[in-house]
Amino acid sequence: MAERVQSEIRKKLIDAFTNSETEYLSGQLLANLAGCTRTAVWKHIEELRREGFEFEAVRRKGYKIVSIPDNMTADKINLGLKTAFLGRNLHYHDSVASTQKIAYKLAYENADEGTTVIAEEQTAGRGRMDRKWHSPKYTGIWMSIILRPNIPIPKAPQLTLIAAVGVVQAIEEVTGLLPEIKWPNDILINGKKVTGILTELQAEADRINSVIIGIGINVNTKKEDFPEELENIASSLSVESGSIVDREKMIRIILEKLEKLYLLYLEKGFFPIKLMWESYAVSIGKGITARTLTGEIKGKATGITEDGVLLIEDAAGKIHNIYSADIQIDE
Ligand code: BTX
Repeated sequence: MAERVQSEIRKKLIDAFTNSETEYLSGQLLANLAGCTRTAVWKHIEELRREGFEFEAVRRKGYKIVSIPDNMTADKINLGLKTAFLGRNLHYHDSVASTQKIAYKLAYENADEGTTVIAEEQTAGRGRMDRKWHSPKYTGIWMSIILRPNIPIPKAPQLTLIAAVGVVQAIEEVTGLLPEIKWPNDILINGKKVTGILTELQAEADRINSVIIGIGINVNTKKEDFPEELENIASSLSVESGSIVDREKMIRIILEKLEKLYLLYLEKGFFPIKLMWESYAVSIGKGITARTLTGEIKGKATGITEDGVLLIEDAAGKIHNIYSADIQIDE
């Protein structure tokens, strides 16, 4: 209830700015219009700032809105979406712990294939092996897609590679940037991570019930807004392209590319995807170190198998099959 009153007040404040004839609105006027105290106005302005609104405050004049957040709506995303099933059932949220969790629940409740969950912010976004995924409000694409492929369980990791190809193609088309893929799921631009992909499985006995593909893309994140630990390893599409990128368009193009690749995969198998994936892969042909749960393997990455397994040839000429690891490119 209290939460609702608070958001009603913020809505009134936004309406006040929207309908105002003058640029600056005084704290007192805003307090009168929103039915709260001047201190409360100040607190709500701070909250709006955290949500992405930018205000200029001038003594004796009051507040002026300088820019509004680039938030999305399900309708804006759907407008012009040319897919048969991906994203047709769209669940849009302002703030969630993780879109994976919501998609997981929907999948369990028999949601249609292609059902997609999108959030403006994740408070507990996650990567592989329970790592954190930084998902601040209004700046990125945080989405989870439910697929129900009729394939054997060991082939499920191929879907991560399909998603990576789809996202690379979409980034290329929308921004003109040329991303590269670092096995298995990182998308890099100029050596920095702009996208992570997490594939999770719901299976019964030997049958896949659903695969949840989680895609996280730093779209309009400013350089200074990355936390310190990501400063040197992460980047965003707008930092790399020098302009703001339309997130709704990017989502539409990803869904379209991904649907095409997925249908191609179901019809023709992994081979055509493998060729595309290898053409974008930065690690193939290079000296790399693979850190697995059981140790480190150094050697040359020679390619991936039909099942998406990475092949490394060590100094003695022995070929290692890498199923899951973090990769460092050494040369
Ligand atoms: P990953 O395990 O490959 O990457 C996680 C690592 O990446 C972190 O340990 C950190 O070093 C770095 N990192 C964290 N946040 C970011 C970021 N925003 N940009 C660049 N690097 C970062 C990658 O796992 C899989 C990420 C999937 C995220 C999506 S978002 C929608 C869905 N919901 C959810 O909770 N996860 C997925």
